[in-house]
Amino acid sequence: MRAHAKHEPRLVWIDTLVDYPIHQDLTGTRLFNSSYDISLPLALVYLRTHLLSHWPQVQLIYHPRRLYQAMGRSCTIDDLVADGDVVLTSCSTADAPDARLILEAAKRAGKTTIIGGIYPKFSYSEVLAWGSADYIVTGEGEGPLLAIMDELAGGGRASARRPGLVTADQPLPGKQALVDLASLAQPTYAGLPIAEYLRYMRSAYILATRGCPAPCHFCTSARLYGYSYRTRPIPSILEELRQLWDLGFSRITLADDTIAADRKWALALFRAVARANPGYRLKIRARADELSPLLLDTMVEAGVEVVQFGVESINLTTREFMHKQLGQQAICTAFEEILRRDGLVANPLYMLAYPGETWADLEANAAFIKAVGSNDRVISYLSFTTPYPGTGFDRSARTKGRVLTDELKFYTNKFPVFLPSSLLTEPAPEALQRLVAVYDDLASAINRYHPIHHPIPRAFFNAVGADNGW
Ligand code: B12
Ligand code: SF4
Repeated sequence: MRAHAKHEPRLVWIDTLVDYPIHQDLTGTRLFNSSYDISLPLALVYLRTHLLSHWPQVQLIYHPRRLYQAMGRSCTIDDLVADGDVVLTSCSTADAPDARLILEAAKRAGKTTIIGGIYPKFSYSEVLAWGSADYIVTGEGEGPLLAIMDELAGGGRASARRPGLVTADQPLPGKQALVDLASLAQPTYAGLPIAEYLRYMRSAYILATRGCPAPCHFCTSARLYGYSYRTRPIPSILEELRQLWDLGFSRITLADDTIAADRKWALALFRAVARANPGYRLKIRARADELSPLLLDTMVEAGVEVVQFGVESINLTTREFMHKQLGQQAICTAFEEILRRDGLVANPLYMLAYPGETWADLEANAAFIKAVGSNDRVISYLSFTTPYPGTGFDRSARTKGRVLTDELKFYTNKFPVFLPSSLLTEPAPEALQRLVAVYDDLASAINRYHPIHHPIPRAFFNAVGADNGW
């Protein structure tokens, strides 16, 4: 724990807004998602806990802007940045432009700024070029945040190199040590606006592990943690689940990239949850080839209701292009084993228009999605291949197709921002039209069971120039 410093700064964390939330009003559905994607960010919860465990007196004000917007509370970013000396925010790709507005308002008001999240991880040079970020955190935030606090409170730089941080005088982040999850304090939700969030969050989120060792080329979330896989102590997970239940959440999502990379540990976790569960229902995500019958049985006993897993494409060749390393049999078995257990719902994820995918592949995939998805115990999730800027996948995709727009607000995985050369057998406008027709047809088929897919907003077609002959 840090000694009480003379210049302990006041911090204010401001959430970003998104232009295109993936989900809309979900009241009355079986989905474990938040209406309009209004949700308490886990980065805030976990970093706030970490900070308070080292700096118990520090003042951290939280401005949940998405929640404010939903509640009709009007406030400008300029008003919000006034609440602290240091302004913090976090963003993924689609909300990076909004994060920039927050940092710019903070700099106008003379504040120190800190940004982290998945966009800064891959695009730290772009964020540095904004000229408004004093500290850019490029991976796990726990270590860098404490280093920044020491620097701000002590008035000087604690050490010559600060791994995981990019600043004007340190343009490369360097290699960062992985956080020992067992050393972290128990997450605390006290003092956060839970009652207000409960109106929109149909599920709370927790993270029980970090990372995924699988090599899927398109994946950004797991790469935040390199190829590592770490698990939290089971008692700490149980305690967090209990806390969320006590706060009023009856559905909880384990937002992990995969909960079952270490199957022995996963079995121990779900056995412990089965013993402790006072009534909450769970959604989990794992790779299809990790879902053994024994693990699924244990999950059912633990209260798991929704099992999410990536199929991406039913064509083995497309999955090979993705480096997905997932056999055909594993997918079929996952569906069979999940649907054989009455209490479970399957939540397969699919990705359309991957480099190398042909029209025949796409149509075969669509036929599979429709056939398997025509079942109210299957919640199919459709996404489009999205080369997130700054990633290795983006660099390689640009040599294998055409990126239709660089406007980040469309990088949510629900817009066809990329056309692979393998689908450019006809001019791009026609290829896009044909791809969107496949999506619309699929969406209308699976929406009969779970109406979660929406038409692609007109603004996207305007932005790519599709209406003006490109
Ligand atoms: C839960 C979740 C949500 C929730 C909560 C979002 C949130 N901000 O917490 C909801 C449903 C609201 C949501 C919304 C969206 N999401 Co989302 N979401 C996830 C999910 C499943 C888990 C994220 C999470 O909580 N991780 C745990 C926390 C602790 O990790 P973290 O945020 O990265 O924070 C760590 C570090 O990055 C760093 N850090 C992060 N921020 C900061 C800030 C500071 C100041 C510091 C010091 C450090 C720091 O420290 C943290 C701890 O080490 C991920 C997939 C995954 N498994 O990661 C997708 C994911 C992040 N989401 C994604 C997307 C596309 C979205 C949306 C754009 C969708 C939309 N159109 O609405 C919005 C964006 C809204 C927003 N502003 O976040 C993509 C992002 C892809 C990309 N490369 O940009 C992901 C990776 C899923 C995917 N594979 O497609 N999401
Ligand atoms: S299995 Fe899922 S989480 Fe793991 S790398 Fe592949 S896509 Fe990412």
